[in-house]
Amino acid sequence: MSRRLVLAAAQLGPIQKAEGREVAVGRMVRLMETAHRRGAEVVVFPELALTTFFPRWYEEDLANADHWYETALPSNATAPLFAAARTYGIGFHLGYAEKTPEGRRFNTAVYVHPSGEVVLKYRKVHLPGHKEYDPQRRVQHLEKRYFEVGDLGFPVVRAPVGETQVNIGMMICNDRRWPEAWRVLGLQQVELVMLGYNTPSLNMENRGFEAHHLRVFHSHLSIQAGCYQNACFAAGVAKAGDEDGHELFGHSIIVNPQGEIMAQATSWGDELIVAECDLGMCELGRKTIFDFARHRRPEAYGRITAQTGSVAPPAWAPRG
Ligand code: CDT
Repeated sequence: MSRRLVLAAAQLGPIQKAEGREVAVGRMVRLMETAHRRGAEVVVFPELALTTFFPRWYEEDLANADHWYETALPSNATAPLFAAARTYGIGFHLGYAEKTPEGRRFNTAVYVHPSGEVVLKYRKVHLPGHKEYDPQRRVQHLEKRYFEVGDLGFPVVRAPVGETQVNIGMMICNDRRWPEAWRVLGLQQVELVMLGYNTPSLNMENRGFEAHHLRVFHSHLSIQAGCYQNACFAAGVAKAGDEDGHELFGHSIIVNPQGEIMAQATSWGDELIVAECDLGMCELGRKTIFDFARHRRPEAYGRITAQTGSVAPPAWAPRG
């Protein structure tokens, strides 16, 4: 029996610092309505979808940053998303800043069933940027200040998405650049990776030049390689456009297990892209070149978990 899933990636245009949750949520509800009209069974929204990408703004005292975080889901502000999910019978993936009852802060994503139940939660593991104000940078990237490293690993669950049971997993933004993250999902037979991102069009580190076109290339390269090497689909979904003078590059994509782009956003605004995914496509890679049980050699991969930084190799010296 063929296992098909109509997947929607809901790119969001910019959200300005001064805009409240209700603006973003209203736009997201409209995208869910469009997704329903186009036959989608699940909608994937970006990382930190409810607010501007606030880690670009320095705040000395974290308590003054509390307004960026969610302490409960649903809340009054996010309830319309849950209501739309029920009305349209559509599941949704949401990235948001989480503050726990213990006061811990994470960059988090959830997959919500149309009933409103949270099926899967993930907390971002690879936090880019820095913790303290960096005068060398033209724009700050303070994820290490605003969030702890995620403590949930990279979970995968088999759950209903529309009519189909699907092995779903998640990554958030910078995670997509790390093959280790993809492989941990692949080792759990992930079929669909939901992945939201906020990526600036320019590298603001001021530590060497990076050509602008390479920013999108590296994003797509990472997602396409991850899908191919782990025989899965992915929805890579961006926040796009100009947030208070800071440009995010958009270019959301849906990718198949061959690493091909099935759909791509063409605007820097709110935009829905949709693809029909035949989950049977995950089998080919999994049974042939990436049949992990037959071909993986973990005895040769010790450094992957034993080491963080790279080490210099021994120098070769001629014998004579
Ligand atoms: N949000 C996020 O993880 N963005 C990073 C930008 C890195 S520049 C410090 C990314 O990998 O796209």
